This record gives sequence, structure tokens and C-alpha cells, in this order.
Amino acid sequence: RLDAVIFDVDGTLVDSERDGHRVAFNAAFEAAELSDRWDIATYGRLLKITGGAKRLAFWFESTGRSPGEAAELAERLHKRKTQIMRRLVEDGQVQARAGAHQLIDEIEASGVPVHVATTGTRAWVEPLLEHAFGNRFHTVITGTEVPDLKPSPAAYLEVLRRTGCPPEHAVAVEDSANGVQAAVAAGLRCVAAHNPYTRDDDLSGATLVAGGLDDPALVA
Ligand code: XBP
Ligand code: MG
Repeated sequence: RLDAVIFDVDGTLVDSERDGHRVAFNAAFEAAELSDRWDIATYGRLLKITGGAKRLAFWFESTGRSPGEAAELAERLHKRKTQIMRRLVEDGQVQARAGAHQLIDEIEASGVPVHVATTGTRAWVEPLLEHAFGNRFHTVITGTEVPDLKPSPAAYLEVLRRTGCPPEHAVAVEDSANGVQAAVAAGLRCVAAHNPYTRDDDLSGATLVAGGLDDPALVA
């Protein structure tokens, strides 16, 4: 029996990292007159650290800033990055991944509600879900509500708590090793589909690894 499908956002519903978040981080560096820049490969490695503010703090420390300076810069830059990301989303720069709309259509047609559990910040997640998906999600939990980011199961557990759905009646949809770990730790079955950035991620905790959201195996 299936009572809920809970979607991850970054890399799952939208291919947002390379041309969305990465671009926003670089624009925030530029606005702050810092010479730091993240190319595609560097950003791919940094994605192992979930949460934009933590990713920034890690970067500033690993490039020789003191812990205090790294923390201050990370907080300030992440605020700016969030504003820029919100603008990119509102300008329509971040679009649904191939097959996302159709998959949601089929789930809803079978009478099962869809929800969101993400590690991203609410200030850009909300406008994204509105612009790219027309607000089709019932319960939306973001990294703003649950400070323990994936691979912690906190976001998934909070969706289950608010919906009253037991974990064995829900399925998560993910794209990354951190995401699959979070879903499995919450007691959920998980279906996963790699994207270019998570090509080498270990998704073996997933019940099914699909070729993409448009893989017919997903709705079977
Ligand atoms: C996504 C993240 C987020 C985004 C950036 O992981 O880790 O931090 O990269 O968004 P997942 P913020 O797909 O597992 O949720 O800057 O808002 O954190
Ligand atoms: Mg993801």
C-alpha cells in the first residue's frame, strides 16, 4: 500500500546544481569582491557537503581562512547566494527535470499525494515549487525547518510526522548517496536516479535505481 511519495528537490525534481546554485554561489563571491570561484568539477566535489552555508564554511577553511573568518564569510555569502538563487528561480532559470511532471501526474492520478523533503533553503525552494511545478506538493519540509541536513533523516521524518503516514507506506525519490541514506534512515523505501553530478554516487541502499524520472520502471 502506498500513501505518500516524497521527493527530493536538488538533482531529483530539478537539475539545479550546475547552472543554478553554482552560478549563484559564484555571483555571491563576485558581489562580495572575493576572487573565489567554483568551476564545474570543483563544485561537484563540494556537493558531498550538504547545505550551502556548510559548503561555504568548508571551502573558506580549506582555502586558508581562520575558522572564525570562515564562519562569518559563510553566513554572509550564503544570505547573498540565497537572494541570487531566488532571482534565478523567479526568472525561470531552473526547470523541471525530464519526466518530473509526467511522474507526478501519474502518482496523483493513482490518488497518492506528493510531498517534498529537501536540504535546501525555503527562500528559494518555495518559489521554485510554485514556478516550475504549480504548487502540487502537500507537505514541504526544507533545510530551514530541520537544521540536521541529509544524510540525517530529519527532513523525511518531519514529513512523516506531519502527514501521519507510517514509513512503510511511503516512498522517497532521490538522486544522491546522501539523499538515499537519509531516506533509508527514516525507514522509507527509496527509488533513485543518478544525474551527471551524482554519476559515481553509491545508491545501493535504494530499492530501485532508475535510468531517469522518465524510466518506465518507476511507475510499474
Ligand atoms: C541539496 C543541497 C543544498 C543545495 C544548495 O542536497 O545540499 O545545499 O546544494 O542549497 P539534497 P542551499 O538534494 O540532498 O537536498 O544553499 O539552500 O543549502
Ligand atoms: Mg538531491
